[in-house]
Amino acid sequence: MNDERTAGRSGVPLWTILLVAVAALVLATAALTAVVLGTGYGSGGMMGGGITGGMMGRGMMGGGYANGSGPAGIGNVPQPGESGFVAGTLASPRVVQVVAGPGYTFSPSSITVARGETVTFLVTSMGPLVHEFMVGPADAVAADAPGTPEVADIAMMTSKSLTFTFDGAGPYAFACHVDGHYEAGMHGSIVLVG
Ligand SMILES: [Cu+2]
Repeated sequence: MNDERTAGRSGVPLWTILLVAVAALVLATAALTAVVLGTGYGSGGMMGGGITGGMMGRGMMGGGYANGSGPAGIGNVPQPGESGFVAGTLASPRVVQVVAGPGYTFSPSSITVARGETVTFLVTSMGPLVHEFMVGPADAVAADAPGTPEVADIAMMTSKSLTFTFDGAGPYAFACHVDGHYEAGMHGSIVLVG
């Protein structure tokens, strides 16, 4: 009687327990995968904040400064004059993206920089026109003066960068001096703060 009961008990329950154990393992693995792929990768990819999001934002901006916590998308980085702003330095310039075109336009057409900071302008040409980007003292930029910092031949959908330190009194400006472009309005202003 004893043997029969034992056999009966360990017969059916044993593989039931095994089945439950395997099912639990599968569920646990799935849950872990969801955590690793879903939450971890997802928040980084979507720029949802946290460390991964912050690194992502920094990488896209290319600035090399700390964004702090929270959503770290473009536009959430403190700008000059705002609290938490980190000025660019020679060792770690602040990257400002500028779109040249379509047409004879720069976007943005007004760029705010902190007095003394070093900025790397990453200029991307949109549309079929080839553009230039010059930055420096406003009078030199307006006159297309030789020696004024400039990158030329920025072809459609390509980018070139130019690093400049705003350590003078100003005023500063930027422009495109491909024939006819400046006259058509392709220039912008630098607003110095601090
Ligand atoms: Cu141009």
